[in-house]
Amino acid sequence: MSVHVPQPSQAVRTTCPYCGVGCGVLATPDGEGGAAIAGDAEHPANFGRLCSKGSALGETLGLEDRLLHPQVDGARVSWESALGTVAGAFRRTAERHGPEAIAFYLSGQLLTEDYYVANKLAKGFIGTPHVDTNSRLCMSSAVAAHRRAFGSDTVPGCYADLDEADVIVLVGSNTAWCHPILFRRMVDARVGRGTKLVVIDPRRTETAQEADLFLGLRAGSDTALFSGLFVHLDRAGACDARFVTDHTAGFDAALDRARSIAPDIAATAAATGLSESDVAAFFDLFTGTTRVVTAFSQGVNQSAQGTDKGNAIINCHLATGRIGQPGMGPFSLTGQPNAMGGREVGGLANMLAAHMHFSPEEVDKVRRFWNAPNLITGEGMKAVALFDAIAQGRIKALWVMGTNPLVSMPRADHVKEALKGLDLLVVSEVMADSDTARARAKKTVLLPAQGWGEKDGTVTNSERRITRQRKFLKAPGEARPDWAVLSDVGRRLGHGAAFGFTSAAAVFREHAGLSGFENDGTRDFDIGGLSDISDAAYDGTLPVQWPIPKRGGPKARLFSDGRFFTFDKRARFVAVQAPALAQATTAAMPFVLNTGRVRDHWHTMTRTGKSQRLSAHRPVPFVQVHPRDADRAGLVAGGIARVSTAHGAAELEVIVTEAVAPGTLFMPMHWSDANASQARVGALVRGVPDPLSGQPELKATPAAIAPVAYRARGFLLSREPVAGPAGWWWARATITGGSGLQFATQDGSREAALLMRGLFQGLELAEYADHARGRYRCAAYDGERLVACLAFAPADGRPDWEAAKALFASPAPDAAERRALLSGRAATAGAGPVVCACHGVGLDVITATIAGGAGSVEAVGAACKAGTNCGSCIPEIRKLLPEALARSAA
Ligand SMILES: Nc1nc2c(c(=O)[nH]1)N[C@H]1C(S)=C(S)[C@@H](COP(=O)(O)OP(=O)(O)OC[C@H]3O[C@@H](n4cnc5c(=O)[nH]c(N)nc54)[C@H](O)[C@@H]3O)O[C@H]1N2
Ligand SMILES: Nc1nc2c(c(=O)[nH]1)N[C@H]1C(S)=C(S)[C@@H](COP(=O)(O)OP(=O)(O)OC[C@H]3O[C@@H](n4cnc5c(=O)[nH]c(N)nc54)[C@H](O)[C@@H]3O)O[C@H]1N2
Ligand code: SF4
Ligand SMILES: [Mo]
Repeated sequence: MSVHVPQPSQAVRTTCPYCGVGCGVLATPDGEGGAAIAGDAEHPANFGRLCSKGSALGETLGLEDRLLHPQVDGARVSWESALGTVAGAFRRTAERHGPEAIAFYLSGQLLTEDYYVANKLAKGFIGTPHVDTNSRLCMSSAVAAHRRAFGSDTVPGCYADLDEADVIVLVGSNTAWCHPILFRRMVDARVGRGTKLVVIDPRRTETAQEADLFLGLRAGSDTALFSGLFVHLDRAGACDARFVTDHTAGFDAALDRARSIAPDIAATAAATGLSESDVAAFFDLFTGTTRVVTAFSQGVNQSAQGTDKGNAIINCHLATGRIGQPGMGPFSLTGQPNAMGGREVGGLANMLAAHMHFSPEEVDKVRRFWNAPNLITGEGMKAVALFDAIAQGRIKALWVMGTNPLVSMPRADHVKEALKGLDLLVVSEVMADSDTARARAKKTVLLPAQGWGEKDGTVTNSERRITRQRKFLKAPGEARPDWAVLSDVGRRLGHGAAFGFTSAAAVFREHAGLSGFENDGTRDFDIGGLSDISDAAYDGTLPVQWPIPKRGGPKARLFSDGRFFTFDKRARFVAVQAPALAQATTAAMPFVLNTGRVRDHWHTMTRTGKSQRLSAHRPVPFVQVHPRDADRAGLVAGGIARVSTAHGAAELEVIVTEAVAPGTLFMPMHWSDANASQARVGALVRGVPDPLSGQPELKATPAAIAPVAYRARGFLLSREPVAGPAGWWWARATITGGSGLQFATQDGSREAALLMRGLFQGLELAEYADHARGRYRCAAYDGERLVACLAFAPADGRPDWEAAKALFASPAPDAAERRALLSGRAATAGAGPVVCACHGVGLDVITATIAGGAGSVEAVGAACKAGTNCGSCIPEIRKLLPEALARSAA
């Protein structure tokens, strides 16, 4: 293991731990546990750029709420004792119930080395097939679609294809927010070569606002759109007959099926809810352009028809031969930083290892390579089935690593209940307060993991590029790398020879060796050329794109020779099913609930939630509602609504917007029980699995919405986080200098005054109260130092917190500022809610800049820097332009 910790001021090349773009980062440790963060100009994914999340990584390195020591049932224990408990319980479980009563639930955020050892331990040595991962919720339909079409789980293209395409079609992808640096590359292509952007999404996202053509199709109707396109390509003579004849199979049957689904433009329009002219415009653009990339993500994958959606897209690329050549191809945008690495090691329940599955030859190969006594011979349960099996008591011991299923799994309340019945729950985490780390089973072991910057390993991004994550900080407390902990358990179970790893590099070499083992070009994933990489080379050489076989160099694009990984080397067209939502809406549940992401938060917020910059953009959990539906349901912008489904409920702030279609709702996935009273999206979502991939439908659950009439609204800013008062609606966000709680309550202002006196006993309280009108403001001081401040008002006059947040940023306000805190009026003009997270530029500053004459995105950037770093706020700035101009003209 590398024990070298760099000196302050020495920049370390590493990789961003968030999305699958896989940007290179330069981290310069400050010697005090923090680091300065910059983009790595030499990294071929980002060439020096970082998005708001990447730029703010330095704000997430603090040790607050870190899990620093092993625990058993809430009590601190030694590693020796914790791992003794785990190994002992695994052994007993296997003896009593068989190894199949043990399960692992892993994550696309683990490093390849962690993932490899987990997979080897479970599938080869413990002998349980029940190893699945959060990638089931993320990529598994793309995997299944690739395998059906190509015979292998291969992403054919590379990022340069986005620079070189003439049309980029984004299907179910809010790229501007979720893959921001790739989106910058797309926008550059648009400016540089006139690339046209098409966005296909039922929601008018920020990405859609930048599109040349936006197709706001009906949720779930993608297979009809791409079936219609297939038919149109054939009719227009745009299919590549030679490619189809020489390199594919199944064209006629797939085309027949497509004709039965969407025989012409009118039928396509009817099936998708789009206008005929929009459908025709899309079909003409696709038909008339050779260099087309169709990039897709969760609007495709997270669907009960996700695999068919993927194949409907791939069919169109195979029909035109637009694959494996520069500037063209289907492109699955991976979400997590190591979604690809997880697939490479075989972390999914329906894979064995190194892109091998369960043919007798493959099982034999892996058994011999690992010298594995208990190698499994068939697939295990996929995530949704796995948690059902836990609820039924069929799984007795579960190890969760690098994921927070109590928030992110569908039917999350059911998952929460299920875990209670386990004999043993092991959670490997970096944070002590994640919802899953706070879950309790009959016995619960918490294992502290080293996090980003504290450990070494590799990740693979969306374009198959393997990059190093490097250590640049001292590991805190007793945290250890996950691969080392897993190896330790392997040794304790008596498999010392197989788990003698002493460094991440040693694990990587074995993983590379397995990928090349008896491969001879039969499997796409081959990095055998790295199987004897030295420690020094492992530290130095990457990033590099696979394949990297022993003979022959890396390839940017696969399939350029028209040869695929099926037995006859031909790609397959797939006859897909007509579109259908897994669950129909009803009179009681009349809305389709769509879920997804916001720009500045990462998943369940355990890391981005620590950054005040990232918490400013969307500080409270919300639901987006169309104005028509808001009117009918009596919902007002900024009010609280209860969204409920057959599985659970949440209370969220209402955003009224035409971005969502009538009859649909959108809610983000980020809030957990750790940071909001009731806003876990997973509790609401049904998650009907796709029959082929097992990936659950997360974008279309029948739901109802109604206003909740709270009596009062307000906020409480404090230096240390304050627990949300019982019975109140609340959401917590990190702010400069402390923590901010926004709340709604049935309590009155007198109760609020009592609350403040209880919370800040012994401090000087400056108060303004008008209890007759239900108004109350209070600031707590410790000498000169402002410790907390609260604003409380009737619900229809919700106090805005921007001015108070600005004042709270300075520890000791002057007299005017003290008065302003109590009056609720800003001492000076505030900045307003943050729009540009990178430079911390607020809405008011941007509108003032525009009113002052800045008439374009570029001019706004030149005047106040907004939008000049990662650019992911440019769609929002653009939206302000005409409105602000109109206002200033009036
Ligand atoms: N800021 C941020 N970025 C992230 C992440 C994050 O948490 N925060 N997470 C990363 C991860 S793991 C992932 S998987 C990616 C996800 O990246 P994306 O897939 O871009 O993100 P989502 O918001 O989940 O969903 C994308 C879109 O699918 C649309 N959609 C819903 N139903 C349909 C449908 O039937 N058809 C079509 N065509 N579209 C539909 C939604 O309206 C939504 O706008 O983001 C990665 N990047
Ligand atoms: N409704 C709905 N649900 C969804 C989605 C959606 O769009 N809608 N998206 C789905 C998708 S695509 C995804 S990828 C999932 C993501 O969902 P999760 O994987 O559950 O979300 P994260 O918050 O990323 O969880 C990662 C956890 O690992 C911890 N961690 C960080 N680094 C390490 C490490 O090095 N070692 C260990 N052991 N732990 C670490 C973090 O603190 C965090 O608690 O959510 C899925 N769920
Ligand atoms: S786009 Fe942003 S979140 Fe994704 S890898 Fe790059 S910096 Fe990180
Ligand atoms: Mo994901």
